[in-house]
Order: sequence, then C-alpha cells, then structure tokens
Amino acid sequence: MGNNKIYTLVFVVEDGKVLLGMKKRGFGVGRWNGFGGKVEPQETIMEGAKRELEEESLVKAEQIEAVGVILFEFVGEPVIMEVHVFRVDSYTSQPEETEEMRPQWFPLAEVPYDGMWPDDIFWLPSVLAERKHINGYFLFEGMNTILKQDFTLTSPSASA
Ligand code: CJL
Repeated sequence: MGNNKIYTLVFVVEDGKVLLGMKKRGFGVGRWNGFGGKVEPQETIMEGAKRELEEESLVKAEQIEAVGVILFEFVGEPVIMEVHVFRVDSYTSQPEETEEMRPQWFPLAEVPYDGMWPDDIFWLPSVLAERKHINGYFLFEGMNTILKQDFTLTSPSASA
C-alpha cells in the first residue's frame, strides 16, 4: 500500500441512466468516465470522492456508497494506481460542464464502452445494473492494452 497512489471514481445513477463525463484535459483525456481524482492528505477517500464529483460536475452527492477498489499496474512503472469506486443514487443540483469534464447521461444499455478505459467493460456493467461490488487488479501496457486481469464481483447483500 505504501507505493500506491489513491484515486476516486464516482458513478451517479438515476432512473436507469448513468452520468459520465468526457475528460477534457489531463490523464484519460478524450475518454468517458465517472468523476474523480486524487485524494488529498487531509481528507478521507469518501470525502475526496464527493469533492471531486462536485468540482468536476457541480453535482452534490446526498448518498454515496463505496462499491470497491481496483488496482492498476503499468508495465515499467513502480507506482500502483489504487482506484476507489463509489456509487451515488441521490444528489442535489444538476450536472454542468466544467473545465475538467463534459457531463452526459447514458441509458445503462447505451454506455459508450468503446470510448472508455478498456477495463471498464469487464466490471462496470455489473456494478451499474446489478449493484455488484468490485475488487480487482489490471496490468496495463500503455493506455490501451490489458496484459493481466484478476477481479471478483460480489453481491453485497449476500456477503455479510
Ligand atoms: C488507467 C484512474 C483520473 C479513474 C479516474 C484515473 C481522475 C485521474 N481512473 C477507469 C480510472 C482508471 C482506469 C486504468 C488504466 N474507469 N478509471 N483504468 N479505468 N482517474 O484523476
């Protein structure tokens, strides 16, 4: 864990649709994704998730649920990207475009996986439509190639 860099990733879900943002700059530019970013030293991971959601979309989470962790390793890079995934089912204020993201609602059957990180299609459908929780690992070579993957999707109601 000492060599992991911690990130958040938040999916807002409402009425069979998910809110994604087109990343306008920086890491992942040109891809659709949930909202999120780095966690600051003085905040909890969940606080960081809510802060980044509001900074990037102006949406304020009223209810937020942790749905799992995914570790990403990149060939030739020592730092592991530790992404904490959250789901928001209740919020206030409507999404607005920011410097970072252009938000858009997608029906769950029309999520644009071809325009997202290539790991997403393996786990995100179950998280969105079946409310599964994810714990996973992906080894990437560059930004487009998955060399190894190992993940579990669990039903939280049956796991206590
Ligand atoms: C990259 C890590 C940015 C979430 C968003 C980066 C916001 C940095 N995030 C998804 C990822 C990473 C990823 C790995 C290969 N869906 N999100 N795959 N897949 N983070 O601050």
